[in-house]
Amino acid sequence: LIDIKTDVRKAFPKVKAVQEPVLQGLDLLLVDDDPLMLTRLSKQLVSAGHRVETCRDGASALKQVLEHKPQLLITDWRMKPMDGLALCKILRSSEIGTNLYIIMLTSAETEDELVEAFDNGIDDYVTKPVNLKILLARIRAGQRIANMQLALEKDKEDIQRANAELATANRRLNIMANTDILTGIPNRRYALSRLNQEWETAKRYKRPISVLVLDLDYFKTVNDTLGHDAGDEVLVHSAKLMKSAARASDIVCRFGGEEFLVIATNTDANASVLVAERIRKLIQTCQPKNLALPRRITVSIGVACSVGHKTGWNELIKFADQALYQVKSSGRNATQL
Ligand code: GH3
Ligand code: MG
Ligand code: MG
Ligand code: MG
Repeated sequence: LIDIKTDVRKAFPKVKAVQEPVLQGLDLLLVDDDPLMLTRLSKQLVSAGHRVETCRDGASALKQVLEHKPQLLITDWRMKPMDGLALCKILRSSEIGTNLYIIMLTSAETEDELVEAFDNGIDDYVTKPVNLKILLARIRAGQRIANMQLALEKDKEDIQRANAELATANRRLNIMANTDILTGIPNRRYALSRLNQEWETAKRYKRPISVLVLDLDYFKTVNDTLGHDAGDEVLVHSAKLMKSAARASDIVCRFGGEEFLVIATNTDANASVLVAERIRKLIQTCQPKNLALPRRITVSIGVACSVGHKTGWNELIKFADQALYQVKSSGRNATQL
């Protein structure tokens, strides 16, 4: 013998108690061209706890939907100039009416007409003369669906908000990943990807591009005599000077340790040496205050320029490095192309 009761209970475990009928009223829009009917029914719906607006034809109902956004629409079919079916069609074709629950009041409509009404978007119908008990029950049924839609919309908003927050977090993370924490200027990671990008642009438009590799001279002695914090201060100070001496279009990055890289787009050899010299002189002249430095802060700069873009951007850095090495071995505080 099959124990149906037990089987059903197993197949449909109770999640929670069946929801109590929702008692709080709805914002209803009641549309009918018969003023007597409108007054009577509206009074009854209000006594049942709903808030009711009334209209006497489809056109003014449309206006009302736009302005007051009712939660549920009860509309008569036969009205002039715009009837209930036309009202329904228009509402369903607009965003504001897509989710509105619509109950049609019918009187002598045929089966085919009722089918047409459903196909044009009504959710339910109640025959005239209206049985209030039935209408209220159908409103409650509509409310269940309206509540579901409300929950869905809330979920959608939550997802949109979460996505926006994620995008902001990603932007922040991206900035952090590309910024040097000490000096606040772009870091090596940014420098390399930007150089790659600028290199391709320079190649496409046949424009010259230069890089400057800058290395502070005898920087280790700052750390050794004044400590690491003083060394950090010098790095911040130097980065600021580099940025102020470079042009707005130059990209000044911290390449690592006490080494910096400047990407000078659309800049030929002569112009890039001028930029380098401006930076070098500013650093030499503008010493950090409040530090009893063992010697003046100076910088050595290796410059490389590409016009034909025959090699890759990494070659450009290599040439600038070689030039820097020459500066270091022939005395420092100078620029070499
Ligand atoms: P040279 O003129 O040949 O470049 O000599 P140098 O002393 O500048 O070069 P070296 O490569 O010997 O020393 C670089 C020093 O930079 C060593 C390292 O401790 C220090 N350094 C690297 N990064 C930082 C940093 O973030 N903060 C501080 N304070 N020091 C750093
Ligand atoms: Mg009518
Ligand atoms: Mg170095
Ligand atoms: Mg150095």
